[in-house]
Amino acid sequence: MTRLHPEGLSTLPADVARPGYDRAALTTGIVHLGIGAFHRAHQAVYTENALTRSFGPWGICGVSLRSPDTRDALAPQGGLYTVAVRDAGGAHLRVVGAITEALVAPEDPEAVLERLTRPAVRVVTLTVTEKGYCHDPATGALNEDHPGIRHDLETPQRPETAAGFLVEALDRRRKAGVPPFTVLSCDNLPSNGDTLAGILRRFAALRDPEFGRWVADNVACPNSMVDRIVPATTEDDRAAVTRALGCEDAWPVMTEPFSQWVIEDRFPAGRPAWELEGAELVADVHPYETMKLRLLNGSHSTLAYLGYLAGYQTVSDAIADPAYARLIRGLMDEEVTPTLKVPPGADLGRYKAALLERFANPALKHRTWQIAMDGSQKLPPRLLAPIRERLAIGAPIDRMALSVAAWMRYVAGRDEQDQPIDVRDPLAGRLAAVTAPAGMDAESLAPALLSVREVFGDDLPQNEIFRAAVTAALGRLLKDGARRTVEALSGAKS
Ligand code: CS2
Repeated sequence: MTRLHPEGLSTLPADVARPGYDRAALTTGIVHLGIGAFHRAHQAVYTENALTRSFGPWGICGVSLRSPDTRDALAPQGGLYTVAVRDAGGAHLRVVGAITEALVAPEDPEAVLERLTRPAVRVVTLTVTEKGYCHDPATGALNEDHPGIRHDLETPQRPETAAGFLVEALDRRRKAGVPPFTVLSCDNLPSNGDTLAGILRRFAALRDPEFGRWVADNVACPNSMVDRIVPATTEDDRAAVTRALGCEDAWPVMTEPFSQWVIEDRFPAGRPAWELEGAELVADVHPYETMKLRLLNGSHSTLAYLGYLAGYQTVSDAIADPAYARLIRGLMDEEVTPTLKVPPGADLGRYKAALLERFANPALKHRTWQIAMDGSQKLPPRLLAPIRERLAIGAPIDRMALSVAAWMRYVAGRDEQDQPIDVRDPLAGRLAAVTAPAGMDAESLAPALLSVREVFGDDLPQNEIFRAAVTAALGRLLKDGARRTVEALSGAKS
């Protein structure tokens, strides 16, 4: 079977959408670090739309910081790939052309630095996941002991981390008199732009205090809120897309109809006209970001841990259980909503109803195990931040505490059938070291995990109410199992 390729675009079935601009005229103006499925289903699609509506020099050079897989799939396809938008009604396919090339950083870090230093590159976007920031999730500050950061400080010309690439490229631009690019974080971190700005400033200052000040004064890092559910592509997905295209796409991405991007409009070096096709350019992203991180991602993590423990493989399986749906509705309405500042023009009731529908999308098959990954990085913004605010005003935290307890039960590493759980987390070694001696006993397991201060900070472990709530919830999970615990709590009023 032939491969998806620019020369074969005209032979695709008529209902497959394709680039609506002159791709041969496209030049690269964006470097994206972390070219995974999420980027290809989200920012690349907004850029594709912007190119269609208002063509400009905004092709994307996608960089993998680790594996060559995406490059290996996309290079023979001339950068083309398919986005399959799926819901109960079927799938809509679109071939996207905005990616002009894909690089693999560990193979050739100099090539990445060369692209990042080109004057034509004016925006650098990032989806490197929470752990890719090499920061302390409890404080948001650069983790100066991180092995990647230490490596990049010692060998700045051959960086490994996102911060190492950005700072070295900014230094080269500064020395060459090329204005800096704007750096746009598209990860689920609170104040992602401000957090990244702090990390870059500190990293640069560790190289040279004066350079640190220059970064602080000259590099714009707008905040942004990104939202689209993009499960990992499976073999079946690949085969289905290939069948529908009539040619092979080695790595299509699967997603849902919904998409949202709210961006702080601070791009001194220019940007694509993303707003022409749906992106919201605003002065303050914060209320949007808190709404999304706590309602969507907080619910997601809750469904991931409690769902996995109860044997639900996917989010749609978990939310189809009425007790789980009640729990999530209660979590959102009773515990999370009171902590939110409503974004201008938003209707929280509709937003939450839409979330429940999105979670229920049967065509997505979003695995609970996938969302359960990297909990040490995800818990602080999604659950612990609203918990702190609730505790400060003496408000109940029962459902959020159950969610934290479910994470503890999960990272203890054995499921309810006593089978091993494949716990993926940058702190996995440390979590295993504290959970193993504690055993499956809430009175010892809860304090053992609460002592991980990168997650819980210095304050939460000291909070009697929090400790008691989490320990009690963990005790119930261990005694009754996730399903029965959810059933019991979801019926109760907080
Ligand atoms: C999910 C997110 O894996 C996860 O942690 O909660 O990837 C989620 O699907 C996206 O943030 C949706 O925008």
